[in-house]
Amino acid sequence: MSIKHLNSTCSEKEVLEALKIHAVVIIDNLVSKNLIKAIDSELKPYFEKTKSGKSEFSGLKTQRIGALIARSPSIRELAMNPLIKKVLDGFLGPFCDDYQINLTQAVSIGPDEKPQILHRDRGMYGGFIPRKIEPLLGCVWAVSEFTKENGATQVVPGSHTWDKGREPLQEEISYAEMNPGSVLLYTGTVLHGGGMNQTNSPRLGAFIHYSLSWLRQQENQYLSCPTEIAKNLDPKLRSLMGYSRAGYVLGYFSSPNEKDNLELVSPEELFGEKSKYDNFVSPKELVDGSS
Ligand SMILES: O=C(O)CCC(=O)C(=O)O
Ligand SMILES: [Fe+2]
Repeated sequence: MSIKHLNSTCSEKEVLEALKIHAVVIIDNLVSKNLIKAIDSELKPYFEKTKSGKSEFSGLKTQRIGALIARSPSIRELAMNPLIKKVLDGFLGPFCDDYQINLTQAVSIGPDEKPQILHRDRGMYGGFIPRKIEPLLGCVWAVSEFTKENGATQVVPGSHTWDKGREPLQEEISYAEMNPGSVLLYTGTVLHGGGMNQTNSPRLGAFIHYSLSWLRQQENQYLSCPTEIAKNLDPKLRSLMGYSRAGYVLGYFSSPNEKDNLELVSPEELFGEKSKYDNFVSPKELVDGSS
């Protein structure tokens, strides 16, 4: 089955509908080629210093770099894309008060790389999250062209409803072929994996994953983008990275400089802002968090 493509003027409703049915969708040319060129050049110095992976899963011919919010100013625009934000509101919103950036990673699949094993990203939570809860949404922004030959992400549309043990037939695997500036959205529950690269040039994608804010982040954003850098970011982006309270108590901090401070201190205060939860007087969710 092929992957559904939408154009850049589509509505979040169309994207959500496609995700519900197929668990994958491509939005063509959502950002400009100039933005992608800027990202490519901002990432280049890091790739020059990065070795390939050490395992078959991470890819023996594949280079990966993280901390993209800190390293690439232009990636920040991708992370905050307004259409993607609306899709996240509809997709992750039903399961949480807030969602967050889970991981940022640029993946360069080099020549002669083998196909990555198909997997579900929600597997990182060890099977503890019931299937009725969607914990993740992944966005893969094409920085290079993505073709079947150069390692376009393999996906199995519709596999989010399959039993855990069902393996896809070859004809059930599709390839996320797209232009630079297009984005593949895929849920944490769909089978996918990096593709095989049979060409002479690398396939480069910028991955930004989002997750429910009551889950531990895959890439620790506070260490990957420490406060010295975070203080100069757009407050909305900073909040999306987890420098914020999510719900009444999640993510508060205690300043090591003040003794016996038992009040909730919102990370927002570090940057002179208010938390949207500061006015909560009677936190219902603390009284009964059952569902
Ligand atoms: O590089 C890709 O296309 C997919 C990578 C992936 O799914 C992963 O590393 O978990
Ligand atoms: Fe994956």
